[in-house]
Amino acid sequence: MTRFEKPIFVTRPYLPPLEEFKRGLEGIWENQWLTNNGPVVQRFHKELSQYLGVPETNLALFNNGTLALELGFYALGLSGGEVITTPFTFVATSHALMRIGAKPVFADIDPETMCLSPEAAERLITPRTKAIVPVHVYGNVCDVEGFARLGEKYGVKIIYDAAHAFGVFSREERVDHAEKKSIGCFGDMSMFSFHPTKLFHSCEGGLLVFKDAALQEKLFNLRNFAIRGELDCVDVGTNAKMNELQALMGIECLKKIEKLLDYRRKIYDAYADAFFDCQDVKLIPYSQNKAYMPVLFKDFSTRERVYAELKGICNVYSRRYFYPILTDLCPYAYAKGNCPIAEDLAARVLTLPTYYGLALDDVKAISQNVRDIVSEPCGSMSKGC
Ligand code: T4K
Repeated sequence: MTRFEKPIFVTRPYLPPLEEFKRGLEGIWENQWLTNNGPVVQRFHKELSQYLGVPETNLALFNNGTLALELGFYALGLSGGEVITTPFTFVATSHALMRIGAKPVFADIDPETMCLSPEAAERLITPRTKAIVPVHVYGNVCDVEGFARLGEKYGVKIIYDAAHAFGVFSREERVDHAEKKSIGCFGDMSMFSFHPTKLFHSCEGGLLVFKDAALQEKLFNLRNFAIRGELDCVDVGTNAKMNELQALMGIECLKKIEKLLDYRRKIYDAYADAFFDCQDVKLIPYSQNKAYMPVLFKDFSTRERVYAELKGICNVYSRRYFYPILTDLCPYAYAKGNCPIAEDLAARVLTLPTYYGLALDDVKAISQNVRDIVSEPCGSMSKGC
């Protein structure tokens, strides 16, 4: 097996050319303006509006995705209600609900896309349900039509956690920008995360896209303590403002977004070629932006062996996103055992390295390592299997 000299992580952030970033910094130094809706944040806001094809009135930037979700949930009035969501996600999705006093109710996922199943969600709707929060996990698109039907039928809000789905549009084929519809345009609201582990980032950051433009003022208030001017405070807000340095990073990364997306597709194709004839490694082909590189193994012990040997023998740090599922974690243990499909898939999934700059030869070598590990008799290379 190949042991890499330097560790290979599950992801690495894209960093723009330093000289270009420095030019942007010079402007910030001149302005002496660092946060509180400065000119660079306003420019980033405008550029995102153009890229996504969403009016400027229907966006709000935040300092991270978690606070964006929290404030979005709060602004839509979910506090005190039940919200149906998926257990197959990062803890931030349900933490944001809990933190505003909404109760996450966990429904199972679709076995193919690994996103929340509208049928499973519908079975849990009660008069207490205020919203459904599906997650476009790994950039796999949820059944947006199915959820739109539920929203209409039961009068509940549909809010997508689109943390992984930046660069996903509603049509698969590449079309002129004017015809594209961002995945963020579905439902009442969507949140994109701009954390450095995402394919597009602003160091840290989050973006809400919402249907009702009247929400913008509310969200702008909430992210700035809900103070208005020097003498007024209209709600219990917090500090969730993006700063100028974050926005500059976002602007520089946005210039390269097509290149970043193309490279992810190349990596996906290289893995797909490498596992083409391997029955023991199943790819999950539903993501348009290839934000993550999840693969499924036949059982838990194989997955654990691959994870451990990639790390211990090959110096490759894959991750078990999203294991354990949320209902196996202490704050959500009240729903333990309710989502068997999610439990099964989480026990078998592994996300392999993918990021801009990962050499395609390294992808080949990682894949060959995985093939070697799954084909070896159990435990022949690792201790204590
Ligand atoms: N909803 C969903 C569905 C999400 O997945 C997330 C976040 C959110 C909401 C919340 O959005 P944010 O508030 O984060 O904007 C990471 C991220 O911290 C988190 O953003 C992400 N999801 C989650 C899936 O993964 P960790 O703890 O696994 O990251 P960490 O620090 O272990 O990084 C992974 C690897 O990335 C490292 O081994 C090396 C590399 N790395 C990481 C960072 C931060 C770098 O090379 N450079 C870096 O700066 O949580």
